[in-house]
Amino acid sequence: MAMTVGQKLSYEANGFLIVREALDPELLASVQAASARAEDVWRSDETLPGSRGAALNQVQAIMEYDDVLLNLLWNPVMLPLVRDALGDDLQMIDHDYFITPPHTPHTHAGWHFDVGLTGVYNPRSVMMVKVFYLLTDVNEDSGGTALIPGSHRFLPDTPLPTGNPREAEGVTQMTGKAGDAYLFNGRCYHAAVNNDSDNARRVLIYNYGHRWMKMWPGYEPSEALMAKAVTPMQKQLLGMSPAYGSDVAMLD
Ligand SMILES: O=C(O)CCC(=O)C(=O)O
Repeated sequence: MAMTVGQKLSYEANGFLIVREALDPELLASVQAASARAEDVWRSDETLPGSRGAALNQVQAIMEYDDVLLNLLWNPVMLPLVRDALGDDLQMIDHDYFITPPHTPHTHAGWHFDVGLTGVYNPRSVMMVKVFYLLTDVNEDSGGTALIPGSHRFLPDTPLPTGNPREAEGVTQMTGKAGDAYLFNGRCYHAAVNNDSDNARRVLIYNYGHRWMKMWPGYEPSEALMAKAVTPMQKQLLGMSPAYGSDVAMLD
C-alpha cells in the first residue's frame, strides 16, 4: 500500500487527500514552464480544443502539448496513491489545464459529482479519482475546489448544498502552495468557488478511471502520444491494454 495509514484513514473518511510538495521545486519549475509553453500555443490557435470563457480558460488534453505534462500522468508521488484508491486496472479518463482568470464573474463549475453512473452503488464504489496539481498558490479567494468531506459515501437521499460554494456549510476548500497536489474520489460532491483574487489560478488535472471505461470524448490519446508509452503501466494508462483479463500492469 502506498498510502500511509494516516493518509488511508483521511482519504476513506473524507474522499480526498492533500499531498503537500508533491512536486519538488525543480519539477514544479519544469511543469510551470511546460504549461506556459502549452498555453502560448493554445492561445495562438483558436482551433485547439478547450473553452475560452470569462470564468475558465481550459486547455483541453494538456498531455498532448509537452512530454513533461505527459510524465505527470505517471508521477511517482501521486500515481501510487491513485492506484491505492482505485485499484490496479487504472486508466486515464481525461486531462486538462485549467486557468481561472482573476475576478471571475461566476464559478465555472457549480456543485456536481463527476460520477453519476446508474447501476453503480456509489457509496462503496470508486469509479474515478481525479488529481489536481497546483501551479500557483491558491488561497480561499483564488477559486479553489470546494468539496463536501465524506460525500463519496452519502446515500442518494442525503441533502446536498445547492448555492454559492463559498457560502455553503460543511465545505472544505482545496487551498495550498504551488507544487501541492490533491486527489479526490469522483463521487465526492464538489464545485469551484469564484476566483475573487487579483491572480489567475492555474491547475493541471489528471482524471483516472478503470481500463474498461471509455475516455471522455476529445481525450483519446493521439498516435504520437501513445508512441511515447513504454512500460506496461504507461500503456495501460493511455488505454492501450485489453479492457478485461487479469494481466493488469504493475507499477514500474
Ligand atoms: O476547478 C475546480 O476546482 C473544479 C473542477 C471540477 O469541478 C471538475 O474537474 O470536475
